[in-house]
Amino acid sequence: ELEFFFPQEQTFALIKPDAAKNYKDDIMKKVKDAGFNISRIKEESLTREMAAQFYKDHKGKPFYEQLVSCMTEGPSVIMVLSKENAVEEWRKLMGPTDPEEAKKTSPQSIRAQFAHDILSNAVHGSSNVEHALKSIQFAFGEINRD
Ligand code: RTP
Repeated sequence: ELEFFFPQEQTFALIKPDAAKNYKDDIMKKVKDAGFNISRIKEESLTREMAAQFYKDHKGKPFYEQLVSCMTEGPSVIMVLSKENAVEEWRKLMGPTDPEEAKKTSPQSIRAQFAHDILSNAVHGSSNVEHALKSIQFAFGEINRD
């Protein structure tokens, strides 16, 4: 009920396809244990258009095509997470982009524990509140999409 008066920050979070297939329950447990509220959740394969939207800043980089392929190879778990300071807290729980670095610096993070490599690195999360809002609208905003 408190949320009515003090809406919590929201972030956009996604479990990438290879992790969704193998570690969905383990990752969801970490999300809940960290105190996030799961405001929205759906399982859906990203279209190339959606993957391109999430990663438009990386267009032209050498790993871009591989990144889009690994994001569209199967269903992702797509979520809106709420919590105080959700954007930063979710990035912290994800850990560094490269799982090898994550294992050294943040062994409790999702990427340290469940990422396969720097591309298939288990999870995605918005880097700021504005990006979060855009991705949430893109994934959940259109009426009757899911
Ligand atoms: P994300 O956007 O997915 O939440 O992850 P991030 O901020 O930690 O990483 P970012 O630098 O935004 O890169 C986006 C995704 O691109 C892949 N990547 N591959 N091969 C490489 O050197 C490389 N660098 C980045 C990763 O899958 C990363 O999550």
